[in-house]
Amino acid sequence: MWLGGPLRMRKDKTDYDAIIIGSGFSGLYALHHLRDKLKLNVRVYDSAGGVGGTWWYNRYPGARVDAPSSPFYAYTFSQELVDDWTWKETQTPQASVLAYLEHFAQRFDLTKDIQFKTWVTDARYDEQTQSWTIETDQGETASAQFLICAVGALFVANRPDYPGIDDFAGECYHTGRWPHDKVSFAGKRVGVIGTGSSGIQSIPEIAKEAEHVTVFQRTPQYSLPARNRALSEEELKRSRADWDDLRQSMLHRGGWPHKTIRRSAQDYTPEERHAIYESLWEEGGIHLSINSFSAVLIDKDLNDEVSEFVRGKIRQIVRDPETAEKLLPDYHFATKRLILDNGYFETYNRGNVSLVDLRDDPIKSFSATAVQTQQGEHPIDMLVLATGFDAVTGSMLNLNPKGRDGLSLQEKWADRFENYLGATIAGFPNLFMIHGPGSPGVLYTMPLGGERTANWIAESIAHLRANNLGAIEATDEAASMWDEEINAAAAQTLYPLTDSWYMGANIPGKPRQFLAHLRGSKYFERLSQVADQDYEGFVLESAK
Ligand code: N01
Repeated sequence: MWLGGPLRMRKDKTDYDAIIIGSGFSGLYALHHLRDKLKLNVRVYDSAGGVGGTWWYNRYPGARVDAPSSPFYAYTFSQELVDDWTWKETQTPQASVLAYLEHFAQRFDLTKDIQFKTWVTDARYDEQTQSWTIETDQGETASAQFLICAVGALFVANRPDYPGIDDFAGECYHTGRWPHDKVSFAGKRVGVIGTGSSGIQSIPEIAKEAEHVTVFQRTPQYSLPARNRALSEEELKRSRADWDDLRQSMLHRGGWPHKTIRRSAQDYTPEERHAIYESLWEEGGIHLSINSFSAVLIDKDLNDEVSEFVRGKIRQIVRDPETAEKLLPDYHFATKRLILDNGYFETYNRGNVSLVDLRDDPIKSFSATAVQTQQGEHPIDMLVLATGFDAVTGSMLNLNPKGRDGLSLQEKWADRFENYLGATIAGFPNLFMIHGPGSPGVLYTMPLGGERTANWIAESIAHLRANNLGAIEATDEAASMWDEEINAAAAQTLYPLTDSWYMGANIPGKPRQFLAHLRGSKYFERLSQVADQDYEGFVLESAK
């Protein structure tokens, strides 16, 4: 393994050593690490007008981190950065995450190497030069030995194609492409389609201002109270003082410093279990899922019990029994991305919010002024599409790189999203993904996951450079083995039984396969092992 020292540059052969696509959490960190630690010549391209990725685009009202949050939803590698940033709330709002990323970019002088408002329209591998050439919508061409795709797991907006939707004449916004200017809901009848994280975060905020909100719900959701609160100065001071230890805990647990309670449901009476659910509900956040009982995502009966507990809470919160009934989820608890809300179910107690259950009353069409469902017409002035993303694979397929022999990724992934380690693809040498399919991605703390993956990519690049190697490429055998491993792990759980974007089931026609590695810490151990075992599963080619 490479142990430091100057790396041989390849300016003779390529414009850059590495091209990174995307300047969200992962792309920014990869730029900093490759440029400032490895001393590589790096260029970043991003279609957005500034840094931030997801946090640049998703500006809808109520957008917040929906995982255990501050101060841990952040970069972990720099004590100075930890010391000079003050997080204010436990569930950080979008504007604060974006401000943090802008601060990071400025502090490490990153923006000078990022080209914004630039869409990469093509990326091709050349076997002779062992490098990638990209083209952009600005008419430029650039080459680099390594192509690092930090293109975002939740980027390609999913837009429903209901008949007549384009005829709707009012304002129409997708939560994942929210305008930068303030959107006013005052005096408007707003229709919201979608009740995932984005819908559930935005609906309470929209309802505070709008004349009326009609929610069009296809699948009722389990949503847990976020219990957002201010972070005290004392908490921040302690986390800064203990950062090294906290970071070690994050690295060895599921990306969070908190201990996950491991206990067996059989050791408790139903009454004791219920008391545990109550206290975890009160605690808020994802504790009901991670700290109730170890087998909650494996054991159907146990999962049913927790599901019923949450349904009971919804019945208690929502005053109108008919509306409450429509809001009761019936899939296995936590097998879709868990949602943390700030008063979502309570919003249905307002006089200006109504719910249409699309399972009973599906949308037929749109007109210039209304949504027509089977049972009636819903006049609206504004349409909010909280309909999610072609998750995990969509942005790679959009980029559609062409690998060895000109094979495109769209061809390669026509039936299955084959990859090795969630970071590489056979037939696409020197291409790395961050948060690709088969990586822990959204099931891990994403900033930390991005950091760790970028570190591994950097080590791999350093290994190639130090050993006069020109290319690294996963083998088909390694990719098949990885595919089996990911799916075997998922098959032991209840995840595959639910139609979710983890399974690719939210996009019509998308191959159905579990898209995430379930055990983040083990995954990163595995990356290190692969490197230590001379890049097992890869072919390393001499430099030409
Ligand atoms: O998208 P989703 P999201 N007709 O796919 C419905 C992350 N995130 O943007 O469940 C009618 O979860 C769809 O219905 P169904 C987070 O990881 C992070 O809300 O497929 N409805 C569902 O209700 C999250 O999981 C933050 O039946 C249609 C909704 O639209 C991920 O992003 C904040 C439809 C889509 O829910 C995606 O969340 C927000 C149709 N044709 C989100 N098509 C952070 O804080 C879809 N739906 C970091």
